[in-house]
Amino acid sequence: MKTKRINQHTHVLYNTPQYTDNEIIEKSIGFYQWLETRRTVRDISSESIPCEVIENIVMSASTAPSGAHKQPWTFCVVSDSEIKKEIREAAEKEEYESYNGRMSDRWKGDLAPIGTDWKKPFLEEAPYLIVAFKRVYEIDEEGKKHNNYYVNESVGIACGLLIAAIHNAGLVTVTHTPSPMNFLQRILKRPENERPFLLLPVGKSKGEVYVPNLKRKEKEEVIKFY
Ligand code: IYR
Repeated sequence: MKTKRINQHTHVLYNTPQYTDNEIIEKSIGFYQWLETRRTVRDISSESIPCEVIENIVMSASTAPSGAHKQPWTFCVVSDSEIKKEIREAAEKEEYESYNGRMSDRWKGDLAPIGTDWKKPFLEEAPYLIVAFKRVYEIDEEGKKHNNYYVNESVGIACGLLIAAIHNAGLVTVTHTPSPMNFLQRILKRPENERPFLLLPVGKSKGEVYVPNLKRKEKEEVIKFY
């Protein structure tokens, strides 16, 4: 392995892939077309899926770049039906309050085309719940605190990769953010330095599922070239 010293640290040679322009065009189209087929699905089948798949998709997420490579995330994977039930009950309690008072009429109007409500059966039906926690700092063996950096950005990127990995495996998910969601820290007995970030139920989609007839923004709206 070829190495180089930078700031007294060893760097290793990274064999970057080399493609022709035609190849990179083909690859970029293929990836876009495939991601374009992803949809958020709330009707998740209770059929089991191999645990190995969950490990692979979480480890795909954990390849994300992060501030100073601190990888400030922990992914808790829940398959225990008692814990799923506890999470569903706590989430639905918060969601009920949100839909019946905390959310503005404008917000509920914006959500109407999506068809959500306070009920979250997918939290019990999905074979796995992945709860992404952000690690706001680290604690070493002596109890000393160490900084993490760009934690929201890092965990957000990791969750993006997680969603792509779930889609790649032929599974479905919904990015669920019950608000507030500190009950997840309590139920999963997570340490003080971890805060819940996103909850993703994962599984196969239920037979015939219907999703909102959403249109994605056109490239002219999304990209501005300078
Ligand atoms: N957290 C609630 C409400 C909700 C909010 C937004 I913004 C959404 O895009 C979807 C749902 C829920 O999960 O129902």
